[in-house]
Amino acid sequence: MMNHSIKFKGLLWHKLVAIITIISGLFSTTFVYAGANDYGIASPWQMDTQAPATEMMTNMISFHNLLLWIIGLTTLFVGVLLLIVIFKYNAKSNPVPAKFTHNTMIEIIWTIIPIIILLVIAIPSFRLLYEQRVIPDSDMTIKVTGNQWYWSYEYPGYGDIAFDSIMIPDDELKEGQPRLLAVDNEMIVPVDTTVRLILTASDVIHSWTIPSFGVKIDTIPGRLNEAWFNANREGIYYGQCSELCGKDHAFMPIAVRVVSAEEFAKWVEKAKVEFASAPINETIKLAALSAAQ
Ligand SMILES: [Cu+2]
Repeated sequence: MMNHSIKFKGLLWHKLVAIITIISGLFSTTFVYAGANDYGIASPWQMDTQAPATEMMTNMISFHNLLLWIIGLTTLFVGVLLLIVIFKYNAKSNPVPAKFTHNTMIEIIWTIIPIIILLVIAIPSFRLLYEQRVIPDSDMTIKVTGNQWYWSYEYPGYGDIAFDSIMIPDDELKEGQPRLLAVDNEMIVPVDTTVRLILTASDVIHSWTIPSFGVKIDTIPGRLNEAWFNANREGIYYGQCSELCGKDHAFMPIAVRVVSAEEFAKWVEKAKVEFASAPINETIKLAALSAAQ
């Protein structure tokens, strides 16, 4: 009998060690991978968010990590309590149960501690919401329109540049262009610039998102939504429509290229010519002219 009980305790101990190892393993993987993820694109075996390219996303990741610790430690604590109850206070190990039903001290503790935990969560959470929702003074505005199934961008302050951004099909991909993410015309923005986005849709609800920027917002027909970002690092950043919008929902990626101020100015000059938004009447007149010739 005694031998049996020692064996059982040994087994329990092994199980507990295994559980703790798995939980601590999960935490360490999260932190190891946090630095290894690529900017702007998902990477194989990615375990965490994409690397941040805005201060907003950096703040969101620290908030996420804080929550992970809180939820992890809470789960561990409750799990250990449950194990203690199961093994120490079952009918066999504890044949004569205690008769008390209340303990004022423990009731105060289990009321106060969760309140403190919720406050610790609420303060950074509301601060983040405020940062996202209150649009700061912006350096430029871009209008984003979601369409079935591509995106349109307009730069009202830059000679009315307007263009569509359409996914490159698999058989036309060039070297280095990621499948299902590369587009023909990327949104181009300068680095360290506060960009205000106004977003709408022409048909159904879509959602514009760039994970590395910490931006995700619905584009709704007949409504104008607002968002903003300030990318602090040059590079190309990808996202995907995040509102189920029809048969080609998976094939309307978002690509934003962040470039230096000089490169942006050069692009604007080029884009003014390339994407000059010709009023529809002009186009018809031109077509009529060329047909007559
Ligand atoms: Cu969509």
